[in-house]
Amino acid sequence: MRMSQYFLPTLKEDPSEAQIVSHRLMLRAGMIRQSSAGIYSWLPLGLRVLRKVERIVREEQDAAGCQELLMPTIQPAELWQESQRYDDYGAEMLRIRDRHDRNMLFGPTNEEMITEIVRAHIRSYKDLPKLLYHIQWKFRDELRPRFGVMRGREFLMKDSYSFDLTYEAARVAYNKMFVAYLRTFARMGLKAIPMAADTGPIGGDLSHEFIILAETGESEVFCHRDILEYDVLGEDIDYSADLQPIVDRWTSLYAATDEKHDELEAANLGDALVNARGIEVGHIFYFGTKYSEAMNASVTGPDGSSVYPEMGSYGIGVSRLVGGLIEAFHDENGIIWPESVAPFDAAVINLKSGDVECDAVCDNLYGKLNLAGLDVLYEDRDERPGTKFADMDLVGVPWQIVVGPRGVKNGVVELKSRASGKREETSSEAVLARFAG
Ligand code: 5CA
Repeated sequence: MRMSQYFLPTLKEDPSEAQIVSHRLMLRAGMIRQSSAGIYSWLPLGLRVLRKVERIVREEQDAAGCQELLMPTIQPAELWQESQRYDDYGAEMLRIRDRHDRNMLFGPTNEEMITEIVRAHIRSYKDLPKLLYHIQWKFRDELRPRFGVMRGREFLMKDSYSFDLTYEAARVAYNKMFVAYLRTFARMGLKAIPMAADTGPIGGDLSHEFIILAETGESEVFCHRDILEYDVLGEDIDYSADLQPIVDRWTSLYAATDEKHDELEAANLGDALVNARGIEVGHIFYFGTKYSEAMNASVTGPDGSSVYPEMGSYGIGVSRLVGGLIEAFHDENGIIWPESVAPFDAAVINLKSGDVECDAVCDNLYGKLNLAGLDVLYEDRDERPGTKFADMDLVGVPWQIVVGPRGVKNGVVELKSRASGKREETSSEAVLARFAG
C-alpha cells in the first residue's frame, strides 16, 4: 500500500476525549472514527488489525475442533422470552420493533439462538458433542461506554457454544476452549491469565475470565506471581487427548477477579500475591442445562429417555483485543504491533521521494516484498523525513526499511526494528533474503 494513496488520517495532536493510551493512539493512528457513543467505524488501518486478530481467533477455534457458522445480529424477542432473559436483561438490550410490530432485538449474545438451532436439528445423543462458534457484532447499551473500543456499545465478539450429553463431556469442551484461549492470546504476544470469575447474566457455576494485566484495566484482579511466567506455546497440544492436566496446572495457582477474591486464601500467598488491574479479553462459562431446559431442547439418550444437553459458552472480545494490544504494546512515540497482528509486516520509507535512485531502490523492495506475500506499507509521500518517521512510529509497523540518498550511494539501506529501536545497515538483497527469502 502506498502512503500517498492510503486513507490514513493520522492526527498530530492528542484528541482530548481519549482518557487512555490505546484510545488516544487508535484515534491518532487513524484506525477508528467514532459514530456515536461506543459505536465506531473501523478505518482501513484499524480494520487490518481487527482482521488479523480475528484470523488468529478463528485458526485456534478451528484447531480445537470448533465449527464456524454465522448467526444474525437481529434476533426475535420470543427466543429470549423462552429463556426468561428478555425482561432480566434490562436496559442493556437494544429493543427494536419491525414494520409488523414484532419485537426484535440487537443480539448482546447468542445462547438462545444457538439453542434454538440445535433444538431444531439435533434429536439424538448420537449427534453430540457439538462445538459451534461465530464471530459477529454484538450490541449492549452499556451504561458507561468508554475507553474507545475497550467498552463499546457495538463490538465484535467471538462466541462459541458447546452441547454435550454429560457433565464430564461438557468439561472436555470447556477444557478445549480453555486451552485454545491460552494459545490464542499467546499467539498475539499477550499474557492472558485465566482467573476464577463470576457468571453474571450468562449464568452457571464454573467460569474463568482471561485477563491481561494493564493499569488502565477495568477489573481488579489477584493472582500468584508465578502464574505470570507460565507459557503455553511451548507445549504441543493434542485436542483429542486429556487436557485436564494443562487446565489443572493453570488453575492450581491462585488467580481470581475481585468478585471471586478470597482474602483468606490469598493471605497464604504472602509476598507472592499480585494485586493488579486487568482487561478481560475472554470469558468462558459452563452452565449445564440452564438454556436447554428452559427452551426444551432435549435429545434422546442412549436408553431412549429424553435428556437436556449440558452447555457452555465461550466469548472473546475481538474488537476489545485491538485496544488491549495497544495498552500492552506502545511507547511514547506510538504503537508497537507484535508481528502476528501488525497491520503491515514491514514499511519501506523513502526519505527522498522523487529522487530517481531512491525511488528505484524502494520500488524494487516494495515490488518484491509484495510478491513474496508480505503486507507492505510504502511511505512514498513528499514529506519531511521527520514527519515520515513520526507517522511510521505512530502506526507501529514492526519493521522499517529506510532508504535515503546517502545510503543508496553506498549500496545500503537501514533496517529498524520498531520494538527494540535497533537499526542496522544492510543491503536491499539482504533485506529481501530475510523477509522474502
Ligand atoms: N455469551 C457469553 C460467552 S460467549 C458472553 O457474552 N460473555 S461475556 O459477556 O463475558 O462477553 C465475552 C467477551 O466480550 C468479554 O470477555 C469481553 O472481552 C467482550 N466484551 C463484553 N462486553 C464488551 C463491550 N461492551 N465492549 C467490548 N468488548 C466487550
